[in-house]
Amino acid sequence: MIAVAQMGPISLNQTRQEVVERLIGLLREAARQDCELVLFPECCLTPFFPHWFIEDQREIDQYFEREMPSPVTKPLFEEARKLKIGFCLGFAEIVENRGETRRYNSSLLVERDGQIVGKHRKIHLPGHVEHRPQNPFQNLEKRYFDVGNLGFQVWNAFGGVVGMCICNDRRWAETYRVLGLQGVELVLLGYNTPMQIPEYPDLNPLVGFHNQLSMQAGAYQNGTWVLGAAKAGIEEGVEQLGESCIIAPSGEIRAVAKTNGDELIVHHCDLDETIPYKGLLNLEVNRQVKYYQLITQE
Ligand code: ING
Repeated sequence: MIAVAQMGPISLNQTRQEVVERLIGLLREAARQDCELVLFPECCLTPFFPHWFIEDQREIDQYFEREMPSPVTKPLFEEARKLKIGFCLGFAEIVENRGETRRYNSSLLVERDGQIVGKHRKIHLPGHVEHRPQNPFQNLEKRYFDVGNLGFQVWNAFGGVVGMCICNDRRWAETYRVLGLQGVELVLLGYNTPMQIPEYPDLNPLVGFHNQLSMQAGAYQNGTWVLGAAKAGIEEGVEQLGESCIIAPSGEIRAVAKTNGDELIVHHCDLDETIPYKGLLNLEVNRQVKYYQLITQE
């Protein structure tokens, strides 16, 4: 039993403590519905700060976590362990090693015993580096984050093969294929997706369609469950897509969030449903790699 925990907006004046309380509330609701795993959105501890231009690095760094769990997020880890529920958590990660500082848009996979079993750092960073004052909002992920350096990995957890990606990663067939080649049965992802695309406003009516299309295609073409958790609603003036969803290996949408607020959707995700689709596809036998070279060239 898996829960996708959609979150409504996180306002600038909401403290991390208050956000952690919201996450714990969603966790407890998942426990009441006998869930084993809860998926939280991308950057689920703070407002999605790439939506606005910040000059001062110290101000930007306030949105990052230097350790996970940290004193403020520890209560979430402890509550989850007490409830024997695992979770996937998206957060902005700052890492210092050998005098170098790196900043990533990251997610953690935590098992039911409270152990961190996996980490992903977003690889496809959308948006732009420069400030675009003419736009109604920014997407400065290329400015604030480094490209992830962990690749697309899978872990044996929750009785299956689990992978993670983040937001824009879900729009890339390569993301799912690299996970699919590792036998992934369950892909966990979060997103902060504006309802408007400033550069291409004609696409605005299709934002929801493209969200589902991307994940349905990834699921079916690799015989895996794909679960997406939105940070939804109007967050600091930017309207974000909800429609958090649970997609089966068939590509069918088994559950969708109905609101744009904090909402749990729950489904019994039988990993054996991957068997016919992985069997039909048969990646080990049917791939013709000699014709695929272009996709690995610069
Ligand atoms: N947000 C958006 C996303 O990929 C985007 C950016 C929207 C790119 C629409 C292209 C089209 O859902 C994040 N955070 O990646």
